[in-house]
Formats: sequence, structure tokens, C-alpha cells
Amino acid sequence: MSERVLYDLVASQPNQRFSPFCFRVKLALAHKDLNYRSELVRFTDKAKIAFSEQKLVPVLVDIDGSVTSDSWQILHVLEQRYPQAPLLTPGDHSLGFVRAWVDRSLLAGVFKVVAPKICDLLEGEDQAYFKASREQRLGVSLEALAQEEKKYRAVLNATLEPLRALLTQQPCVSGEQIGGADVLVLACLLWAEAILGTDYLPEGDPISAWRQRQSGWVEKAMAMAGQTPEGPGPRA
Ligand SMILES: N[C@@H](CCC(=O)N[C@@H](CS)C(=O)NCC(=O)O)C(=O)O
Repeated sequence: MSERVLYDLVASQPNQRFSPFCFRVKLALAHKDLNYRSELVRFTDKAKIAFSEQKLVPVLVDIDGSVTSDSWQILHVLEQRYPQAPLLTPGDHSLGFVRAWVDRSLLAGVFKVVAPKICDLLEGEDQAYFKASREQRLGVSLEALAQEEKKYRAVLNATLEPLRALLTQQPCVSGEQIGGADVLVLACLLWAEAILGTDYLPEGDPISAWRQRQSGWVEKAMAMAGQTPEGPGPRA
């Protein structure tokens, strides 16, 4: 038996940790009360996670030394090994739709607003790598995205509409209690919040009320990760 370690993305300061995929794992570990140590990985620090035989974080090394990468895989591994405080319902495949919406619509919507600001938080080779790789992926320059920020904020707001409608009907994304869908959505919105601050949502938005109800969970996750509450956004 040894310690549990989460490899988490970091910008240029130790509190600048905003990866939505890493937030998924931090939220799940907090929910299940599983302690761990954070190992910080910069964008170009690929050597640090070479043992996982791929190039992305999160990577989780569990206390038995087993290595899992990919947040979705990690959520399933944690659920199987640590069924306390369950997040996934056996046989319920509807979470796949939430994952697809988050991965294809919500993440993309947030990304177009935050990407230029993330670039500003990076330095040196990390900044150059981020700019080149993201511009190639999007087919547009980060400067062009920044110029259209208002438009992309409006697109993000419209993308959030189904979530908004759902949260006027029920207290959690998963229903009465938090579950895997809350992890996927909250992790993505914590990314937005870390970069944009909390006021990226319109006043009185039911999504903000749901986010507020998750404050205890988020604070616990941040504390367990050794992350200061301020984060890198306008509040830092
Ligand atoms: N499908 C993966 C995606 C992980 C991913 O894209 N991680 C980003 C951080 S948010 C990363 O490691 N980026 C490093 C890079 O772009 O080289 C998951 O769910 O974990």
C-alpha cells in the first residue's frame, strides 16, 4: 500500500488549477472522502506523466499503485473500488448523454470564452504550446476569439438553457441527489468560474442557485486538493 496521487494540470502558479477533467476527479474523490496528494503538471511537462503511457491529465495512481488516466475511466474505477457515496447508478446509461452534451457542447462553449484568458495565465513554452495547439484545434486565432468574446458569452449562455430549464424542475442535475451528472456539469462550470469569476451567469440564474448549493462540496474538494479558494480568475 502506498499513497494515492492525482496528477493535476497547473498554469504558472500553484493555485492556478482549472482543468475541467481534473475537477471531475477532485469532486468524486471529495464526495467519496478519499484522501490523496496532488502532483502538479504543466502543459509541457509530459515527462511527469509518461508512466501513464499517454499525454493528458488527470492521471490517478491509487494506493495499490494502479494507474488510470481519462476522467471518465477514473470515475468508473473509483465507483467500482469505493462504492460508498455512490455517483454512478448501475445499468443507467443516460449519463452517457450528459457526458456527450458536456464534452461536445458545454466544454466547447466555455472554451471559446476562456481560451484567450487561459493563454494569458501561462508562461514560456506552456503558453506557446497552448496557443499553437488550441489554434490548430479550433482553426481560429485566440486573438480572434477574444475580439468576439461578447458573442461567445451569448453562445455559452444559450448552450446552458437546457441545464437552466432542468434546474428549475429539480434540485440536482441527477435528480433529488447529486450524482455523476452533477460531477460532469459542475466540473465544467468550475473551469468557467476559475477563469471568469462567478458573474458569468445572469443574475438570478437557477444554475447559480444550484452551484451555491454545492459550495460545501466544492470547498471540500478544493481543500483536499490543496487549492486556495481564490483561483486564477479576476478575484485572484
Ligand atoms: N478525455 C480526457 C481529456 C483530458 C484532457 O484533455 N486534459 C487536458 C487538461 S483539461 C490536458 O491534459 N491537456 C494537456 C495538453 O493539451 O497537452 C479526460 O476525460 O480525462
